[in-house]
Amino acid sequence: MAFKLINARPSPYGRKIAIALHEKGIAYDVQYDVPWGNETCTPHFSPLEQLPILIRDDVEFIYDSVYIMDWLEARFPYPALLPSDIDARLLVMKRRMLGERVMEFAQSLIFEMHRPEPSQSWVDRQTRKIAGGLAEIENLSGTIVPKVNDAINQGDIAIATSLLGLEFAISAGLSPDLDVLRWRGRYPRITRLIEALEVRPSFVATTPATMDVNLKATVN
Ligand SMILES: N[C@@H](CCC(=O)N[C@@H](CS)C(=O)NCC(=O)O)C(=O)O
Repeated sequence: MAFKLINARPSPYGRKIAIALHEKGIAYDVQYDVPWGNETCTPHFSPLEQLPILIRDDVEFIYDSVYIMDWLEARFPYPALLPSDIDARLLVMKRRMLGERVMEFAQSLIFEMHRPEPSQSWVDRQTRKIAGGLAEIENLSGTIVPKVNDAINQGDIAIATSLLGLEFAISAGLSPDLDVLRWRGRYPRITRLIEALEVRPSFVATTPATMDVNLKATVN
């Protein structure tokens, strides 16, 4: 099978898929795209007009990062990114879901902040949900920190790509520097976990970078 990943350089959702492909040793080409731009290719491959999109052999278009992760796990089960033990699996899936939701709420908050007149009640609501999600991830994160060569799972990947994505969004000027988005050092277990994950080859090879994205223009 030959794979092409439609991705955006700053995208935490796309990075999640790139990391899974690396961890599973699957070769792939990348095509970078800005989904909000006039020239975007996403509508050709996904009715949801979002990336990431994984294209198999130029014929199968697999979209939405959660579904792509499940697709990869079903087609390429080894090395496993979900444990086989049911309790362990459900815990990983819960951590995966929390990582994804925090990113989704953060995205909603960042877009709102780019509007000419952000709604304070919407901002407050997303801020509470992000803080609640981060506290829950901290509670569920074990005290044992994985080493560079230890097994990694979909929960680790979703949490790390989301939170590193928030850090990147602030440093790249895509997001205002909001206190609620600053997690490093504030949540000790999360910080230790991500410090261990971000030096893995799959993370180093997929570091986010800027693209010409104008978020103000997309929401105005
Ligand atoms: N739930 C989707 C979210 C993906 C997403 O928000 N992608 C952004 C780029 S980082 C996008 O394509 N946005 C365009 C749009 O929503 O119209 C997933 O997990 O794949």
